Amino acid sequence: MSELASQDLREWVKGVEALGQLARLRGIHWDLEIGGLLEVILERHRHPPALLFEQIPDAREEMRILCSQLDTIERLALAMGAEPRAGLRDFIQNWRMKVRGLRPVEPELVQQGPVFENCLEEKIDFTSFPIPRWHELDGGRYIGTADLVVTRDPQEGWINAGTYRVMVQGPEKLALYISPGKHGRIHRDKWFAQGKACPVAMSFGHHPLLFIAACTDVPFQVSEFAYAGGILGKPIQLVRGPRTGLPIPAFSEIAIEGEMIPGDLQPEGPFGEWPGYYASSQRPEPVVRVKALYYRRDPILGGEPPLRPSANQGFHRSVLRAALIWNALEDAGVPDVQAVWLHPAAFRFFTIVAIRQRYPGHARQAAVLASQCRAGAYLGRYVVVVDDDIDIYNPDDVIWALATRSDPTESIEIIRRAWSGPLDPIIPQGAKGLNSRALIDATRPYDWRDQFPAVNAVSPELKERLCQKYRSLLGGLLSRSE
Ligand SMILES: Cc1cc2nc3c(=O)[nH]c(=O)nc-3n(C[C@H](O)[C@H](O)[C@H](O)COP(=O)(O)O)c2cc1C
Ligand SMILES: [Mn+2]
Repeated sequence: MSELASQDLREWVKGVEALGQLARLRGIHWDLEIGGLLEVILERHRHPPALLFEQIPDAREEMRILCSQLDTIERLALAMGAEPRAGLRDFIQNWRMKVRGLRPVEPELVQQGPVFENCLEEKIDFTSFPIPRWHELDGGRYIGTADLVVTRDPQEGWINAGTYRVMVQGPEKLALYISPGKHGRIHRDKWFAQGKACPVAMSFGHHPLLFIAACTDVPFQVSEFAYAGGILGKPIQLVRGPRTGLPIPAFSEIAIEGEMIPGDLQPEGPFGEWPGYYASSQRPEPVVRVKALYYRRDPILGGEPPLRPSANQGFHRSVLRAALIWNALEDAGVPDVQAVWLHPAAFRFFTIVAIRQRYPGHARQAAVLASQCRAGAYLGRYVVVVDDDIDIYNPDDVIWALATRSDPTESIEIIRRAWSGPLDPIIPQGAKGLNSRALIDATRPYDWRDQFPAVNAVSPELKERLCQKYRSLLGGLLSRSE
């Protein structure tokens, strides 16, 4: 893995520009136009550029919004300090090795940071910023979609930084949605159980490495800042928020400090979520009373709203989770896992595992564990296990294996009453919590795999020979079109 140069989002944006992967869009309105165009652009580009929205009308001009940060392997690599030319399988392989042995590096508290270029304790007004209404049925404008929500455990003292969605509730008020079981939720519940207000700091724009750490499964009691420091190989620089004492990234583009008071609730949502629905509807949630706002000159707000799922968005989430599930399978002793993938169009709902079958029951074992390990258990639906001749990043190949190598009565297991949550669209409102899983063994049946009909496809050798022989004659016809 190559070294990461800087903790400053702006340095990373320069790197993206140097890759030729940055598009600047001017004059586009925060109200539905940024969100709508984002979806249109992403659905039309297999490898979309990062989008920097500038000069957004009807708002304070200086704020910019950066979308689609990590939707190509090159940008993800640039954020992680990884080698981009490895190809997707090797990229995930390298990443899982890196996080497996990761030693957290404690952050460094510094006295000053660009985040304090502007400090506001009065006359805070979020509605004056170009904070987008992303989707048409959203219940409000969402400032937090690629954010860090920083909390402290009131008993144990450790710091968590998770990505949870944040809605503008009023000029000085925000609303926060944290799913049950998430670390920030546990922290907040502990403060409230003591009858105390829960202090909170948030960053809404920062180096994407921090975003990656904040939305990945970092273990309980490990700070995402220390985890990101482990990846970076040096401490993340943080400043101390004067109002709460909570740490804030020194290079944060825009940050707040505030508190949530027990019983102080206001409606949050609905918000178009990653499954592609408004499943969690609108509920009362704790309000964040904002005490201070900090921002750099011309701050860049990170915008990663979940859109209706497609192959071209959410690439980074699939990479991160595939690596964790692959590690969990290996740690549980499943041999010869060749690859793991969650297709971005279905993400957690559709996990694919490729194995080289070694013994009877190997495929079932991989399926059960992929569906129930920590990284794979929440909000899953289907796990499909395929042989290692299947290209699991290619949905055509996966559907073919599913259709031809599985026999429903023999190949499908159902797990009932598994761990789901409020965002699951198949569960009626009020009953959210439990769903079922189908584990589909789409490998050639182990006991007669050697007699399974041969595949009707050009062999790699013949393919290679034909391409070599006719390259000059057929030219472009033999190269792939996207
Ligand atoms: C763009 C994006 C938005 C997210 N929004 C939420 C959210 O609103 N609520 C939530 O509970 N988790 C949300 N998540 C998932 C959490 O960030 C993720 O589970 C993370 O690991 C939580 O951190 P924690 O383990 O410290 O709780 C989001 C993830 C991403 C990538
Ligand atoms: Mn955490």
